[in-house]
Amino acid sequence: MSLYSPLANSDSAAERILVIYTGGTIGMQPHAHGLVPGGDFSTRMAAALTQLPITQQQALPLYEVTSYVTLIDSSAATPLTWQRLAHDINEKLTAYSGFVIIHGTDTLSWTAASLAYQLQGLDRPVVLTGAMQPLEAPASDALANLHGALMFAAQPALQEVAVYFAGKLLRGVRAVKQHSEAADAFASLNYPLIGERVGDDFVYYPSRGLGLQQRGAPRFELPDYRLINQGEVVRVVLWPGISAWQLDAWLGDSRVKGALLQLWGAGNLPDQPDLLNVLARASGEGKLLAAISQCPQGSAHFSTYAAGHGLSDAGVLAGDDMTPEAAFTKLAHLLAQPLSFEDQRQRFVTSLIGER
Ligand code: ASN
Repeated sequence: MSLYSPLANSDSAAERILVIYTGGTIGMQPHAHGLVPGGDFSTRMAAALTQLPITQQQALPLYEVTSYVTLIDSSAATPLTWQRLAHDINEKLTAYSGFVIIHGTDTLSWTAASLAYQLQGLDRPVVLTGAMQPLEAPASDALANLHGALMFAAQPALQEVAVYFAGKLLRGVRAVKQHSEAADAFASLNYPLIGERVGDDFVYYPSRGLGLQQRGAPRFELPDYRLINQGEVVRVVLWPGISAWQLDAWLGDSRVKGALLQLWGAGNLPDQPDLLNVLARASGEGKLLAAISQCPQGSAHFSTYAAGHGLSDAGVLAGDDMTPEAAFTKLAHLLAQPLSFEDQRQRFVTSLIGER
């Protein structure tokens, strides 16, 4: 771990930010087969920050950088990556006033959503960021994203897991990657920004944040969390012509404990009793089933159309306006805890951290 304080105006140990570098394009360097995660991020980040105007350098918080030994393209992240990050933050929670996680963009929103559940009750900022271009690339978005993430991680009023990207601060559990190339790659389509860069200022909107809402809420004890088994939760996105045997191939496997379905529009399934039978059987076996819409905006509920009516009877829970990331990681989160089936179902339909 290295300590760096570029003209920093604070020398209080209690106001340090921990930057956790996991990999991603932001730190990548050219290699024979294409870009790969590069090391020595601490030095490279420090060098990049010296390109900021002097007043902005002086306003930077004190920070330390720690790098994971195995750096990854985030396409290789798994639920165990999410769990390790939560564990590491939890262990160092009181030693730092805020955290920045440097992460690849491809699955950044999945990690953000999972961390938001795992760190429920958080009383300080955890800000994930990355970049569409490596730090050293010409006109890279990396420096601006690092700068903003550090500035928001230094704001004590922010008390949740957030994503900072391209001038926008998004609730972590509401963020989705919506562009594979543009610098403005992330959006929060069903919840407003919780902060943004305005000129040289990094403005947090407390009335939209969890800081005020969750004060005094019970904090989940991470040590009670069992290992999230990979493959326990599956995601099935409907397509026209889906058959019961295809759905059953996913849900019938005894290793599957939960499933996220992505339905049509406001929550519609084809009008085929055999599809509902597969769902009812899985739910009857104690599998946690939930559904959201395939539409990125709006919500899923099962009451509007006759085509969606049988879902509640089949035991499927409505995911309202949750993102796929939020709904999937919530299922994984609930299944990882020692809860009864009824408690899991009840908590799924309750907003735990502003995810719905
Ligand atoms: N493939 C990269 C990753 O997710 C994409 C990026 O970071 N922009 O690690």
